Amino acid sequence: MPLSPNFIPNPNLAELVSLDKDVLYHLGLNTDMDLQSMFHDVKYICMGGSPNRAVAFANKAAEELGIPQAGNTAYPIAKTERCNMCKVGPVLSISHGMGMPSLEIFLNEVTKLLHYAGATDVEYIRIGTSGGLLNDNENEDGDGSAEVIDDGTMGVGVKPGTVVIARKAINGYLKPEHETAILGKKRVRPTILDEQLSDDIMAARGDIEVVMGNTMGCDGFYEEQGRLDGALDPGYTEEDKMEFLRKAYREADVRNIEMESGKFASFCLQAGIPAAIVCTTLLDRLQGDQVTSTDEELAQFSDNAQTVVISYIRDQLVKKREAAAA
Ligand code: R2B
Ligand code: URA
Repeated sequence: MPLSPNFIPNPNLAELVSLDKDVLYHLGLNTDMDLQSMFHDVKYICMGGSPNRAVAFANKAAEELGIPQAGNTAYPIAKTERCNMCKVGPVLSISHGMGMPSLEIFLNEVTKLLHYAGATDVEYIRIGTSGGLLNDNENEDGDGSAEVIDDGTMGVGVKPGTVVIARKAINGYLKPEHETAILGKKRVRPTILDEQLSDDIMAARGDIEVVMGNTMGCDGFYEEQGRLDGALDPGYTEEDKMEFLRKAYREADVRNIEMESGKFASFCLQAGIPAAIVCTTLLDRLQGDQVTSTDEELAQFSDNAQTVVISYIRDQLVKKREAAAA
């Protein structure tokens, strides 16, 4: 049984393993180890940028799904120099660092790990942070700024901490594709995410504020996301920025901006692995560029996205248990 019904592994791998071994360098694992007994039962691969958040998510999943842990805490497996990876029952929680180059490494090595372990029917979920495009109401002065209502929240009640589930990943040109250079040639790949998986996660949101829309994945945090507060003169104005962000909102249905969605979506689509992107919003980019919330608020915002995904996993585990009992 393959990783997922449509997964086709790289044909070069079989020869590599039979001649010697495949070294998963950044994970600190290789195919001489008993990967099968360690990882064959993994189903939900939950990835996020921060190593600390990966451990926090594993502990939260263990507690909320009632999965006992040796020593009552999640421990990172193997090498922790580049990422933290913890396993809690069928959940693998792993950090991928910031940006698509770092993500590309972990997507490849985790996918090979699960392939060698004989894992089946896996789903990949990125649980991340982002800048939201949460409210597009221009104020009545028409001066381009979003309308802030009295209690400091924006317009119709969406505010930082709102979770965005992505329909598609959109690149910096506002296209649903990921562009990369391979052997000197431009390769453009589609970035559509799994609709059923995204809908099922949405259905598990409980009372957490969640919206669906497109997620823009950029190759930078400052200029590439239209910020005005980088170290160098960006060469564009506040008006230019707002015009672009509004265009992204209105014409490409972008609801949040981060740094991994394009590679994540295109890799999973190419691999035939169902994938979803669930990001909390740390700020509303239609209101500013700086992340000014307190540590407690930021922790709560991240917790919102984690809670939604854990609720989804709980729903799935209950369904599987019921199906097995029937
Ligand atoms: C969201 O947050 C990080 C930048 O602060 C980056 O990894 C991303 O996509
Ligand atoms: N992560 C990003 O990439 N952008 C933001 O604005 C916030 C978090």
